[in-house]
Amino acid sequence: MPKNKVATANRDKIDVVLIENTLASAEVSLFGGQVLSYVPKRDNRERLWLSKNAQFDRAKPIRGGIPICWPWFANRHGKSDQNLPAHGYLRQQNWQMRQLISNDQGSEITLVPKTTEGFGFNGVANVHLIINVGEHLSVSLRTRNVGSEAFAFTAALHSYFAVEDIRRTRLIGLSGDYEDSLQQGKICPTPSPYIFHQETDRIHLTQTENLRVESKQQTTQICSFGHDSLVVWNPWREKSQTIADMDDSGYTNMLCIETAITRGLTLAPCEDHTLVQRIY
Ligand code: TA6
Repeated sequence: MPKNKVATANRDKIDVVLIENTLASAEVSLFGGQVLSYVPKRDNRERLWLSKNAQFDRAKPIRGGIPICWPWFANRHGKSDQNLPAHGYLRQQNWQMRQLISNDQGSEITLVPKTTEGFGFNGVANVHLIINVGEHLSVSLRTRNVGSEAFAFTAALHSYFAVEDIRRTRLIGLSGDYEDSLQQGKICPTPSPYIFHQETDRIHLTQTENLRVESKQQTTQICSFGHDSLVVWNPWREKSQTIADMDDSGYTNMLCIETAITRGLTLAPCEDHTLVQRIY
């Protein structure tokens, strides 16, 4: 491909945007507004994990890459309706490309969901996803209140990182306590060293910005902004056997590090907020 090439293609029933420039390549699904791949040219190493069994038939969210959780994280919608989709509804929405900017720094695309209304969310919001593909990948989720009433929301950039071997992976940068989602939110001390040998589903209430994932010889740096939490998830063997779109050994090569708002953020009319994750 020539410099700064942006093309569209299909994966089964899903439209994707292929981005290639002198610094990196990336693939973004317009179903869910989901980055599926990011490979910087300096080392040609894929940073994101995409399940071998991921489905591209629009029937469910795509397992891997960077799913967008909005306007609620997990089941934090505050409603009694148990049928509301986990992690909100934008990860199953169609998104459209609004803007494309290419320059020496790389390529920037802006995506907007077809609609932000649905499933009982009472706010009136504009959501923009700005994706920069260059020396690093930057994903910015901007929420703006364009209604006349305040609304509250939670959200996450639910990134699945590729790791060489989860059993030989260390997460660096977290300390203090976390809420263990596997023990009804029990408060536990962050392990040191932070290594993985079992199912892990943790909410670290922190505004820490810089994390590092080291897996054997590979290091991935993750910077977060605009968050109140960092979520760490690996389903391990038994749980992943219950997840239809994950193969049985998929958990050995992934680790979710999610830049999240889990406590809820209220936006007054005309206010906006941006949640950012950068991946090096
Ligand atoms: O963010 C962690 C988490 O909420 C886990 O509890 C786990 O269920 C995961 O996300 C994946 O959720 P999903 O709905 O994509 O299967």
